[in-house]
Amino acid sequence: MNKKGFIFDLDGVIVDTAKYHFLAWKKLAKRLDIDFTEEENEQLKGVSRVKSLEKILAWGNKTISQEQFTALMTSKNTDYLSYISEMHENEILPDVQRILDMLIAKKQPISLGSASKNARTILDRVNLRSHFNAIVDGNDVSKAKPDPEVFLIAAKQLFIKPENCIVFEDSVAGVQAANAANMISIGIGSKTVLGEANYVFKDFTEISDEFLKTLINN
Ligand code: B16
Ligand code: MG
Repeated sequence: MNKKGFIFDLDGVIVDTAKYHFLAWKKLAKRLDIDFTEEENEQLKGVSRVKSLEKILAWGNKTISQEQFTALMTSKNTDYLSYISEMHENEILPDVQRILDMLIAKKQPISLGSASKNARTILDRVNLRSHFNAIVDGNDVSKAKPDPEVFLIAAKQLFIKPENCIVFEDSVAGVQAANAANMISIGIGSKTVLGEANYVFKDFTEISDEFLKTLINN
């Protein structure tokens, strides 16, 4: 049987934690008297915590000390963790379970490829950790998406060549990272935002079993 490497981003693909990141960043930005739009928030998706804060400070034209920077990152993460501590399996996005079950039934290697340092905590909360053959997250990389590092490490851990890997991503930076890794990129979200992906679906309910079989066999 053909084996492909299936790599899933976490936030915005498996669970809707993107909304919790948004809430936590919004709260922090408000304290700094900075406002940012939903459109600007798209630029924070898939981007590391450090890079996200740098962007928000740049939008507000603010310079702060290294000490303040570290304190703000800690405070954002504390808020974020309080949101995700309430998460349950019912927050797994529609049809993610069906796709994972089918890939497991077809014996396809599956990895997580997330920028988040909280990825393992979230997978535990929604009881999905055992579905993954490999987990690569923000603790394992030195270069953030759009750098392909996270996905290349995932491919290595699955023992599958990058060109035989398929990445599911909801962020522009993540789609760019998958393309740079020479993998098939599947955008989950809006075609307008994720136009650089090889395929774009609104969510997993639009991905048929037949399409998955084609990905496995081609
Ligand atoms: P943390 P993903 C990314 O996760 C999020 O999209 C991004 O908004 C967040 O800043 C980043 O993780 C870091 O997360 O603060 O939990 O380490 O989409 O790559 O799964
Ligand atoms: Mg994401």
